[in-house]
Amino acid sequence: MGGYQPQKNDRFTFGLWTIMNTGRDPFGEPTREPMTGLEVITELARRNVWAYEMHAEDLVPEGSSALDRDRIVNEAKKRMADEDIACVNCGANVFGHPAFKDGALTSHDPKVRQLALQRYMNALDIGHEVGSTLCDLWWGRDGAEVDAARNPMEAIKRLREGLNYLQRYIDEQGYQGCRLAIEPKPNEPRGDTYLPTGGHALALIATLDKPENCGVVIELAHARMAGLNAGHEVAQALECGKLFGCHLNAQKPLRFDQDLRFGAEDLKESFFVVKLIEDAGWSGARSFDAHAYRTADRAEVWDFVAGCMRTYLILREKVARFNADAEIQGLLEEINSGSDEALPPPAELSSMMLDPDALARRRLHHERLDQLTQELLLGVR
Ligand code: XUL
Ligand code: MN
Repeated sequence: MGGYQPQKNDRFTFGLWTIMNTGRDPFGEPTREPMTGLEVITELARRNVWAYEMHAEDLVPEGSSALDRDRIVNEAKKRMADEDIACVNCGANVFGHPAFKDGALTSHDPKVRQLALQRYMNALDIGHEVGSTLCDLWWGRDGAEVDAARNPMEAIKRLREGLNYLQRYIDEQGYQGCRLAIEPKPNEPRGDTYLPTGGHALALIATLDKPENCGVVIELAHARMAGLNAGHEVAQALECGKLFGCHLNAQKPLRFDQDLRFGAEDLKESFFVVKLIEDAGWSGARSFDAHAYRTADRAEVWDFVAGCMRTYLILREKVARFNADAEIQGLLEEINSGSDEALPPPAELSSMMLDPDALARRRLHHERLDQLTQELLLGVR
């Protein structure tokens, strides 16, 4: 099986944090050795990964001196040039430090909000230095368990204020082409996170000072944690030109954030996500935000990396087969026949004779279509 080798033009990316993950969970200690962000950059590049994403703190650890910061950023730039790997997203870690225990941009404490903004501005600076044009805001701690303590309307206002502030910073610094994105997630680490889904994020974005410069990063696992169809979440963002990123992984619905290897759980849904973005010719990064099983040792993490990319490439090939399958396309043609008919004007429609019984008799072929899709995915077609 020599095919399905990732190439740089497949636009695959991994978050530095996904490889740096040591297998630690709320109940257990790390199961594999740590790696630095710099080491991850080199190793990803050597596996034909096109780009990486990061929280600035993944690369430059919290508390580094200005000298160390510059040394690390320069070393990252050197490795990126030597090894041919880009950076496509630099966000900030505003969830790890205890200062953010009750939120970052939504904290009651203005000093905590300022600290969060400082971290995002630092991320914008470092991102700019390494050529990233996206700052993805996943505000893990901006949520609540105790609604008595904060009016959620206040939280939403503060998120808007924070995003507007960061946009002003981008403009003042002249960071050309740099955009912001919200990565929604329904819960974890908070009981409830503010703006839990793509739709919620899009609604807030519409109220920003510069809505055109902010989009969403949809993560499949986050949508499935909310019990939603991840493909539909991706589709809504894509349809309105707001899909600034897509985090590919797998997840059993309505559970803690499992961040499983892409395709490991929800193959059909993963297939339709690949189909959506490939058919749309979406030019964004195919980003994996997952981690190896806790049982994996350091070496096995690279099996996980290879597996994510290989599964994407296999599904991409399945998409091409689906699009070329005469029987499937024949059914789709029948299902869609006449569906582009323009709406008549209201005056005409109000008096038009429509026969509901005849409409109800129309055959839709869903059983056959779904079975064919299934067989294609199972490899017998
Ligand atoms: C957490 C998550 C983050 C963001 C980046 O669930 O998805 O890793 O992707 O902050
Ligand atoms: Mn993510």
